[in-house]
Amino acid sequence: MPNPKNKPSTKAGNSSKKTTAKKQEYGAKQIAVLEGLEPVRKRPGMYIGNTAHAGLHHLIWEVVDNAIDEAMAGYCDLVSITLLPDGYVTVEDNGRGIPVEKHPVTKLSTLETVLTKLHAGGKFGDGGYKVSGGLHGVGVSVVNALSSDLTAQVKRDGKLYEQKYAFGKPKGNVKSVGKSKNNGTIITYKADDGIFSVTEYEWDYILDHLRQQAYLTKGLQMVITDERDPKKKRSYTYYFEGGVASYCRHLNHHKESKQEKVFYVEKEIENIKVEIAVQYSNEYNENVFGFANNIHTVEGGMHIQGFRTALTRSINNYARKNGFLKEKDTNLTGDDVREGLTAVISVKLPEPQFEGQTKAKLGNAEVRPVVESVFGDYFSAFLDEQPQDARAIIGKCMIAQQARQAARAARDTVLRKGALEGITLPGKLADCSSRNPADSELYIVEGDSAGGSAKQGRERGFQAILPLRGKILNVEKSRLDKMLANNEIKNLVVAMGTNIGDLFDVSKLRYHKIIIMTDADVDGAHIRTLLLTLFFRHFQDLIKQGFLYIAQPPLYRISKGSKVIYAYSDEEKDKYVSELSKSVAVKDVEKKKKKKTEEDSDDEQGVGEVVAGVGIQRYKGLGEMNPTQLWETTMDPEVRTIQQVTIEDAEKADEIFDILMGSEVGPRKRFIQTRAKLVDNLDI
Ligand code: 0RA
Repeated sequence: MPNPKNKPSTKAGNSSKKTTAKKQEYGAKQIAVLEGLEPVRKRPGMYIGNTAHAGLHHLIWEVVDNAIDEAMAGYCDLVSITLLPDGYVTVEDNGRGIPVEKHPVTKLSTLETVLTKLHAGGKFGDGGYKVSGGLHGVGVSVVNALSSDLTAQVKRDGKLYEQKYAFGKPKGNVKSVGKSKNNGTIITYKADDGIFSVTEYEWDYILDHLRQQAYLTKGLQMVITDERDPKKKRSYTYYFEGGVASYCRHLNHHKESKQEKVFYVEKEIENIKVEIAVQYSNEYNENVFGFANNIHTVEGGMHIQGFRTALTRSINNYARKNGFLKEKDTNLTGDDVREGLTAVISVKLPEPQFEGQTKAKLGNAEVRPVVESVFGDYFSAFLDEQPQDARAIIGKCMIAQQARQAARAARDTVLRKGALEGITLPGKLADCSSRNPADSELYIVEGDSAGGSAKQGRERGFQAILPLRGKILNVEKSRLDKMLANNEIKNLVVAMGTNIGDLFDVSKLRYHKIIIMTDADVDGAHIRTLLLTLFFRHFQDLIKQGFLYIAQPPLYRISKGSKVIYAYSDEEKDKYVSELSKSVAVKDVEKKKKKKTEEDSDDEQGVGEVVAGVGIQRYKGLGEMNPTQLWETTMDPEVRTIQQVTIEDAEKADEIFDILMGSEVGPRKRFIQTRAKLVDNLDI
């Protein structure tokens, strides 16, 4: 058990007055905000986002967040999360344990109050930080409200207490059921399957999230165990002594580092805790991950702004002071100093404000100068103390500057500023007639033959087709100047209308749906990855605003007589085949009703395999579908499914891009070798 005296000095110095004031204010607020759990059961989405996969897992995060709060306050260093049979989950921590004595406002035990009352404010009587805000931080009572069965156990004052609930309602009072030498809380629950549409937990998703939380909570040990199937028990333990420095190292583990030592600082100023790690690699892209109270701030915010300003300033100062930049040289720009940068910036503050479209942007203005001064001071000192690392970093930034200047010159000749408006659209583009981006779609299609089918099958009013030939450039390694010499990429940039690089402007986008349509084979997957890399590196805002999609062409065409069904997965195929093989043979009369086009296509294509009178054709390429089929299965907005591309997990995307396309061959080989067996129907 950690010593409570080791508690970080969150209430030290001039801040103590503030805390007292807050406490008084809190007393009043507490009464106002305490209410029962009916609203949670009525509108669960308001509290946990949704009642599907994300919401189900959110319940786990909610309980774990409380343990992390205890860890941050210095009272907890171990939390175990166990998935049990029948949909039960147990979260056990060695924090203080939820108090059991009578609560002054509710007159119930504090335990029952914490589990049955909604409270918007901070923890009862505790002025500490909460790890979360926004969607998180709704409290364990929400978990209780949405569980059909829950047991809370508390180890405190040498005793073990217990209380059971069903659907958020206590089944009895808190009872002392035994003795205990230490402190802690154990919450065991089963999510209510009357509320959740998904009740199956996803192991990898849980590991990913909790690993990230472990990086962000230095010194906390997390044990995650899967006991759902007693024969397949598995367990992971995460513990990162280095905090975000470990995280930064992990993010770069496939890359070659420019530094001998990872830069790291941890400091608290005016109640704001700042923890930052920086490591440059020899790649070109920027990987800056921001967190506020352990929430990934995908949209950035004040902490990121403060960091960026200080980074550019410290590097320029150092470069001038040590003669890397001469008097006549221009300063390094923000882009120059962020090439190949991997950084994790984690801040913790008492009342985070989250703004932006997805509430993932930190709005607290007071955070900016704090991060700027902490990082500026410590990073400048780091450069002074590590001259070798400093030289490598400055050298890399200066190469970036030269390359950027060269690229700018090259780009100016290719796509001159303002010249795009007048430029003719590429000849290969079959544009749509609509000029309203909100209604317009651009299909990026692999190969000329599929492009031909798509052009014939489309609804030309709002659907445009751009066929791409061959493999587009491997963008990971290419610089802007080289990319713009590539015709396929130039065509795409001109067709989209957004321009690229410094001139990229997502508001100029001519289509609000950009749909990548590639074959359902290995080559198709490769081209899709290349395109995703291109968008990820150069048109990120377009993904963030939800404009990028992936078409979902069917994998199989299953037919019996005149009846045709398309299957989009192997499971669907098996289901339809078994259904159709049971059904009675279709009569001739019905056959005659067939549309002409379909008849044509049947003649052309035949059927691949016949099981009990059911024809199964596996589509290898989009080119195998005739225009009508392509429209009906993949392009008709009434029936198609298209998958929206998100940057939800930029880390993961980046890792895969790096492995598949980065400069190191080893990891790529391993990735392909370990996954090769997962690829069915490898057609080489
Ligand atoms: C209310 C007050 C205190 C701690 C907690 C709740 C608490 C809740 C959970 C939920 C899971 N684990 C938890 N650990 C603690 C403060 C206790 C004190 O002041 O002693």
